[in-house]
Amino acid sequence: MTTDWVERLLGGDELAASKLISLVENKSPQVPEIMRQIHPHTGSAAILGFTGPPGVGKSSLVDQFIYIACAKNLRVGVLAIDASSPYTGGALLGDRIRFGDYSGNDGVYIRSMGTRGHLGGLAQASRGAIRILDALGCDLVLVETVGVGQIELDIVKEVDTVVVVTMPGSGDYVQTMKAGIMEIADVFAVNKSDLPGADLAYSELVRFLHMAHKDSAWLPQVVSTCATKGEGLKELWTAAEAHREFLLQEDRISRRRKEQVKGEIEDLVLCRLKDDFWNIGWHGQRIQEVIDKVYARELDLYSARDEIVAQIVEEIKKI
Ligand SMILES: Nc1nc2c(ncn2[C@@H]2O[C@H](COP(=O)(O)OP(=O)(O)OP(=O)(O)O)[C@@H](O)[C@H]2O)c(=O)[nH]1
Ligand SMILES: [Mg+2]
Repeated sequence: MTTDWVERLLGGDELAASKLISLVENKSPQVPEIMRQIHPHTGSAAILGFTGPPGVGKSSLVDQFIYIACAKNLRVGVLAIDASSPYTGGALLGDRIRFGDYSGNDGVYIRSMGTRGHLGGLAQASRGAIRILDALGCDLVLVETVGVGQIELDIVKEVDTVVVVTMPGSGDYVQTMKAGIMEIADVFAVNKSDLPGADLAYSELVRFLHMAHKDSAWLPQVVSTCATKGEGLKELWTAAEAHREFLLQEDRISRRRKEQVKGEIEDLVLCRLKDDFWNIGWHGQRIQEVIDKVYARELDLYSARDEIVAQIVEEIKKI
């Protein structure tokens, strides 16, 4: 059953991609088997993340990237995580290519995933979905996340290149940007360049990055864009491509991806241990004693932790 869907996926069937992503989203028990089967067929897609505060124009930029990618005959997968505004389908630049609802054989596959009800599990689900789109045969996977919390920061770590989208704001522009977001950016898009303050926002950001990155091998590029008019999009694409070139030099991409694999293994192992925690053999009787002791102030929480971890280690030794 799973094997059929995987075979269809590897043959480029988008319906199979939808089906498999749903299984991943719903944490189906078939997920490990699916991932085992598709793993050898992943690793070739370029994965590009777009993040930034709500409403800055991430979807509009992704939309334009879809258009550019199609013009280059690239197969594109889009993963929109908690994106609130719909994709229009590259219509902003005119209707030379008609995407309709993106279904069918037009080389564009779009999938939304919500964070609601997925707290903590979303990073795993989105990684799985990225893998599935990679195995589907996408040359390029675009991932949109709203950069407002830790989960989003975790997700953008799973991509090759992070485009942080900002827009002209009031007051001290750089100071108001969240520190975490500044650090993960490989490329900046200062979108809504048609609004007042865009030049100042651009130059402040460039100045800041020159200072912050004076010893780094990669200086994040800053591109001024106006997604609604399609301005600066070619330049943004070129900046993303330049970062990809940079990753391909000196094997940086494998280092980056091995870091990601490390994080993923750690997450999976911890998740598994957490799930199994309540099923460990000794647990039932012992945990109640520990809870009672902690409650009665006979044992503190940290000593309780040490006692339990010591027992788990003993259990593992027996395996
Ligand atoms: N003036 C102006 N408006 C823009 C530009 N780009 C996008 N917008 C508008 O800004 C609004 C938000 O755009 P989206 O692309 O949905 O922004 P987003 O960052 O994806 O939003 P969320 O997914 O809700 O976080 C829409 O009304 C867009 O039409 C631009 O360059 N200039
Ligand atoms: Mg959006």
